[in-house]
Parts: sequence; C-alpha cells; structure tokens
Amino acid sequence: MTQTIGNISSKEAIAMEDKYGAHNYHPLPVVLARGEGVHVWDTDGKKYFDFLSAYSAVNQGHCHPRIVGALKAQAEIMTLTSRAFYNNVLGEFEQYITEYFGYEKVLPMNTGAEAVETAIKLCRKWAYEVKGVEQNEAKIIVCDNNFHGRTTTIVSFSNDENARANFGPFTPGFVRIPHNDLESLKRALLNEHVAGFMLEPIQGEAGVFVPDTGYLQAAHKLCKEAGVLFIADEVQTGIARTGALLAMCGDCTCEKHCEKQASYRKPDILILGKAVSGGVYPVSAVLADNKIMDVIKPGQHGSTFGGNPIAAKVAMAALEVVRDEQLSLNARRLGDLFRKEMNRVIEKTDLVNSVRGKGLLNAILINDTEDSQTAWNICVQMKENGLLAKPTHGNIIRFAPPLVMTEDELMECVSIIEKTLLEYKA
Ligand code: IF1
Repeated sequence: MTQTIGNISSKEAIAMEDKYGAHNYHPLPVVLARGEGVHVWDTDGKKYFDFLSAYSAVNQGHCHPRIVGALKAQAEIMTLTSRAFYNNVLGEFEQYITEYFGYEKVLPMNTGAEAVETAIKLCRKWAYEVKGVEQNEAKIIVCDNNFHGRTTTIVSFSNDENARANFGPFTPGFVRIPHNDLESLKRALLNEHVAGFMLEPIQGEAGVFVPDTGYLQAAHKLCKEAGVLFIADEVQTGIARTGALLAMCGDCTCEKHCEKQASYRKPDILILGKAVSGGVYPVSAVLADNKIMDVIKPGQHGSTFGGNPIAAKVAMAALEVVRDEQLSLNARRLGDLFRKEMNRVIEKTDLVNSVRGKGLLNAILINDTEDSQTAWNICVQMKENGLLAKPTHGNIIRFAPPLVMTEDELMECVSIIEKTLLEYKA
C-alpha cells in the first residue's frame, strides 16, 4: 500500500474542485501532491515523470533548491513594498536581467498575459509618440493560431473560438496573418499604421509549429525596413526550452545572451514569463531599449506585485540555474535524441503521424481526427504507465519535460511512451 501524501484523497480533491472551483480546465484525472526535479507524486504516493513542466514554467525542475531557497530567504525579510517606494532588491534584478538578455531596460510584471498586454501598450505608445502613427490608428500584426494569454484584448486577436466566443466586444487594432509566411507579412507591412509584429517564435499551444529556417531572421529584417517593432513572445519558448536561451537565438547554446550568434536578431520588445521564475513564483518581464521603454512615464503603467522583492530574488536564482546547469545545451542534446527516438517509434505504429519541435519543446501528431479522444486516451494510459503529458489541440500531444532531465531519464520516458503507443487499443 503506497502511503498517501497530504491529508485528502484524490477522489476528495477532485470532488472539491468540481464543487467549489470554476470549471475552466479539464485536467487529466491525477491529483498531484509533490514535485521534485523531473518527478511529481500524486496523493497516493505514485511517482510520475512530468512531461509538461507546468506548460514550460518548470524548466529548472520542480522545487529547485536554489530557487526555493531564494524564495524562502526573501519571504522572511520583505515580501512586497509596492512601487510606491523603492526597495533594495529591484534595481539589482533589473540590472541582472537586462544584462542577461542584452537590453537597456525591463518592465517587471507577474503573468505572461500581463507582460503581453504591457508589450501591446508599449508598442502602441511608441507608435504614436515616436513613429508618429495617427492617434488610435496603430495596428499590431499577429499570427493565425496565436496564443498570447487570455485577457479580453488578447483573445480579441485569437482565432480560437473556444478562447474568444462570447467574450466580446473585442479590442480593435490587430491584423492577423499566417505564421511562417513572409509574403503575407510583406503585404501587411504596407499599412502605414502598423506599429508592431508580435509572434511566438515557435507556436506552442497551436501544436508546436517550428517556422522554416530563416523565417524569424527574414521577418525581423522586414520589420526593421518598415520601421515596425518586432515583438517576440518567448513566454513559453524562452529560458532555454528550445535548446537555446531564446528561440530567437537559433542554434546558439550560450547560457547568457550574446551578439556573437550570427542568426540572432534582437527583438525590439522581448516578452518573458513562466520559467523566468522556475515555476516557483509568478514573474514576467518586458525588455526593450531606452528609445522604446522611455515612452512610459510615471503613472502610465504598473502592477501591485510587479517587480516585488520575492519575484526579483526568485528570478535571479532561476536564471542563474539556467546558466550554471547549462540547460540550453542539455535541452538541445536531449531534444535531438528525443525526436530521433520518437521517429524510431513512429516506424512501428500507425497511431502517430509525426513528431516535431525544437530542444525540449516537442509534440507528436496522433493519426486521428481533431475531435477524437485518442490523444486524450493515450495521455490517460501514459499516466497509468508513469508519465504525465496532455494534448494541446485535439490530436496533438505536447512533450515538454524539465530541462534538467538526464539522458537515462529521457530514455526511460521514451520507453514509457513507446510501450503506451504500441500497446494502445482504441
Ligand atoms: C492556459 C501553453 C497555452 C503562452 C504564451 C503568453 C502566455 C502563455 C506563448 C500567457 C501561456 C499557458 C496558459 C495556460 C496553458 C498554457 C498554454 F501553450 F503554454 F500550453 F494556453 F497556450 N504567451 N500559456 O504560452 O501567460 O498569463 O498564462 O502566465 O491559459 O490554459 P500566463
């Protein structure tokens, strides 16, 4: 009999969430109680490999001691001052993260969506006050099948009906084009009111769509030539997830930003979230140079918790772990191995059409219709076999383990996935 963890059974936990919680998620039927590194345990003490990493927020592994240590230490000193006053930690964090990613300034927020909203406001304000776009006419180009968060403005430019239906009226000022399509970007940039182009370098929620080699660099060049801000939402793809510090870094595996990478094109506005705190505390950040960031004056933007002392200390520790444990290099190496192994497995079954991804952000395409339950059922079976993952849309299963995984652990996970796929019965 495995000993339970915590004081309620999984059945009780699920019943309570069902009765007292909004039904805004449909979780896999597992109740987690503990996390450490690449593993999580449910309330019955069963151990799993976490292959979702809290949607790439736990890149450094669950409860990383250095990051939790930073949280605990600061929590006993001072948790929150608000920005009504200075504090002795924020400036240190601002210097650390701007040097880490090669920018002159940072605007600290809490969630990814808040950072995306901040980037939208910054881009619009820059358009009116620096570029000279006609008042209230600024347009921001976004991509089909984007996911940038769930605020009303953000879902205004989503084409996912489930994410936007009945949340209107919607915010105007966005133009949607296909991802990975330079011709459509060229056409959209002809509009004199365009202020920015915002995209996920690799589309995560849409199903891990990696653009053609050279697309990001070419899109960046087109924006530069058109005097339009290139805005990279690296909330999910950043912090070493794709085998480089940023997906925008291409094939470089430096653990800190560097200009030496020939393919790197510095975004005008960089949006970070999730693993910038290692999943220990909500931290997000918007980075830009002075010519953009200085359009924001006192009282024009902010947040109660944005840049609080705990967030600052936790984020510095989380970024140090990325560098010290060479997580970009590990994600690159293990990602290549994972896709090689998945392609080997795909040869053995008709259940899977393909595997795609970069670094340790990958997905398999299940050979069934979008509205089938197959991907979900496979995930439930993988759970029984000791590995947690979840479908994104319909027939796509995303695989995104913590970047601290060892090769042996990865191969053990490949065995679980292979066993599940080869034994799967509809
Ligand atoms: C959910 C996945 C979805 C993001 C990018 C901003 C945000 C996200 C590229 C907003 C958040 C989360 C949200 C969560 C599921 C997860 C997700 F792709 F990561 F799996 F939905 F697309 N930009 N992604 O991916 O950050 O406000 O959540 O901190 O809402 O279901 P947030």
